[in-house]
Amino acid sequence: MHLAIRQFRQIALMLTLLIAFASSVALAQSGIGNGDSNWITVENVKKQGNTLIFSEVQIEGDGWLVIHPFMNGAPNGDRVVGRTFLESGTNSDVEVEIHKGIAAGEMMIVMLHSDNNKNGEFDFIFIDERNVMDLAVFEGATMIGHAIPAP
Ligand SMILES: [Cu+2]
Repeated sequence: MHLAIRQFRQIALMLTLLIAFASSVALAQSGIGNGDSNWITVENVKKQGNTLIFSEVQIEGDGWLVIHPFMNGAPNGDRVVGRTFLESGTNSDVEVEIHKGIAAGEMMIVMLHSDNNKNGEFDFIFIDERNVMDLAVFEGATMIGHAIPAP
């Protein structure tokens, strides 16, 4: 499991508790989002069959747009339900097929992974208890990703 997703899950839990006391807790504190050089546009995501289409994805260095599912209400970074190769730079109308299908409103994590070893293969192989070989993309403490509902 990615450290960041584990933290996100813990923070999500804490947020749930906090929301009981204050209704306006900033989700920006969750540690995931867009950066200055890496981002995923998550407005107006489109769906055609089992394929999601993101209007713009920017990544520094080749990598992957990856979809992780939510299971039992929490993000599960150990599972991958969709991925698409990205070339370094700006990628437009990026299509990701979700083989299992995805229902409207179903929550997911969409995030970036780097093709560190530049082999063009998606190396989702754990190298320790937190990280996979094709590391999650970070800018500072922000993991480039979003928790969003499927359109
Ligand atoms: Cu990931």
